[in-house]
Amino acid sequence: MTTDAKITLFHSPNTRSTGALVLLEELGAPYELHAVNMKAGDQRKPEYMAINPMGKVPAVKHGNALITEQGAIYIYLADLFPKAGLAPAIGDPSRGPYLRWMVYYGSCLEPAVVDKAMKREQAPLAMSPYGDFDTMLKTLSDQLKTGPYLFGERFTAADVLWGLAMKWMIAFKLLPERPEFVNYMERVTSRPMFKKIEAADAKMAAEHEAAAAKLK
Ligand SMILES: N[C@@H](CCC(=O)N[C@@H](CS)C(=O)NCC(=O)O)C(=O)O
Repeated sequence: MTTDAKITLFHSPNTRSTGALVLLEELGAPYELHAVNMKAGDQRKPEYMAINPMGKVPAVKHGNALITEQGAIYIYLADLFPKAGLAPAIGDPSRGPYLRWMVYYGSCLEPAVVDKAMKREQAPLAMSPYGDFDTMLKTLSDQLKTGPYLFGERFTAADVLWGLAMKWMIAFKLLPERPEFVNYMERVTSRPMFKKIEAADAKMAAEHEAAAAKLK
């Protein structure tokens, strides 16, 4: 598939798809935005379930290919636009760690944070996908201590994923306000593209609220 095929991002404001939108902008990628009004429950309607049977955003269509799951979407898009320099290429020594942290997010951080938020007993160490919460968090702390980004001086697509996710997780008190978390999150999310999408999301969220209110 070439970059000529149309890229569509299915997006709801102030959700996990916000980061995918920031990434498309950071990549300078051409794309079409398809808004999913979650305030009106559009994510569970047949039209959207036909696109993503999980009823979740983000989802990306590139030509006929469907890409879901943040890690896959970020890896895919950043590789598709290599000139933006947001993905270490195959053969680059950072490629392995880059993939590790792209996947760590969805396979370790999110399940750990959700278990904790729900006050669910963690599975036995050997069964738990993230081991235990404190070790999972210390591994992240250690990675961020060198900085300024996940892989030192180089800003990558993984920082878009982690920076924004840490912003909402800290805001919802799902992650502790450790200096290395807060400093990193602020450094990443103060970039102009994040501010631009934050403003666009606020506008879209108000439009979605108004449209949903009319349906009641
Ligand atoms: N595993 C998915 C999770 C996506 C997800 O949970 N998205 C939320 C928005 S933050 C959603 O679409 N929720 C709608 C719903 O379940 O009704 C990913 O990594 O992309």
